[in-house]
Amino acid sequence: MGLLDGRRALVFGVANDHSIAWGIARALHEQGAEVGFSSIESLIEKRVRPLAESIGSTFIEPCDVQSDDQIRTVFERWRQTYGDDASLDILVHALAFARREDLEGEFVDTSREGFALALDVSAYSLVALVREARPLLREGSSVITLTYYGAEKVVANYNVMGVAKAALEASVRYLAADLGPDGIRVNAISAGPVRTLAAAGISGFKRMYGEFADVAPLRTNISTEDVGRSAVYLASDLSAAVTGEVHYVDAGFNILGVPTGES
Ligand code: NAD
Ligand code: 0WE
Repeated sequence: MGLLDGRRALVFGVANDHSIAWGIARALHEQGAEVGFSSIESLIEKRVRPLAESIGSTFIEPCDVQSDDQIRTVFERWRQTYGDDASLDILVHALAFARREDLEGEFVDTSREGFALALDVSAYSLVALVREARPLLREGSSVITLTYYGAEKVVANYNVMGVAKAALEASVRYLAADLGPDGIRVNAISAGPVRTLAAAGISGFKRMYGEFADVAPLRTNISTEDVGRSAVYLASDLSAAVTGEVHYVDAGFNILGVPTGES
């Protein structure tokens, strides 16, 4: 008996087995959900299909979230696969992108193009996915996105991604207000630093990751399994009265006023 028996999930953002999206997909599957996947085309055959098939998934579709056409096609394929009255019970948005040059140096140097790109991929994409998914969403459906503390407070080098995550978190609240009357919930998980592809090669990430475990109240880094278990809560009826929230999976880091290892 799983918490998500009979539910269907669609997960955007698996790049490899370190991806937060993959930790969430596994956790949803463990609780009985049937999980479909969408990632950018170049990742599908080599990376996504083997992972998806390892948990019995057959719905695996490409989508670059910068393309309205590709977004529309994914949900059309969902309808073709599961039928016109097909429900989508869980939608997971776990993707972000900014130019590497905008994740170093000073935020003030962000170009118009770099700003627009980061906000398009990392924030607007949630709005676009939810709009296209809306006919498939039902009373009890749950939308989950991934955010980071850099939305709220300045984190060195996070720069334009912090602004994009602030827009994403505000979008969660407005989407929750729009979809709430239909019984559809929208929430964000604010995860502590995880060593994924998106963190690889970020200047200063390694040091920040190490120091995080020295200062976070629980004195540990967080894992994609930790995020997965919280996603199960947000996807299931356990959180039936929770919407528009940012839920921290960060070993308590965000509660600290002055993060030092002394407390
Ligand atoms: P990841 O590299 O495994 O996943 C990022 C995904 O974004 C990749 O699958 C990539 O293909 C996808 N993506 C980028 N541009 C895209 C586009 N145009 N269309 C479709 N997909 C696109 O890294 P991750 O750390 O698992 O990131 C997942 C989410 O978690 C992101 O929103 C990230 O901001 C967030 N997050 C990460 C951390 C961390 O420390 N790793 C912490 C908090 C939040
Ligand atoms: O959201 C993120 C990272 C998102 C991300 C990562 C990359 C790296 C490769 C977006 N775009 C790109 N573009 C690339 O070319 N995180 C929460 C992880 C992260 O990134 C940081 C962090 C943390 C934590 C960047 C600077 C400082 C801290």
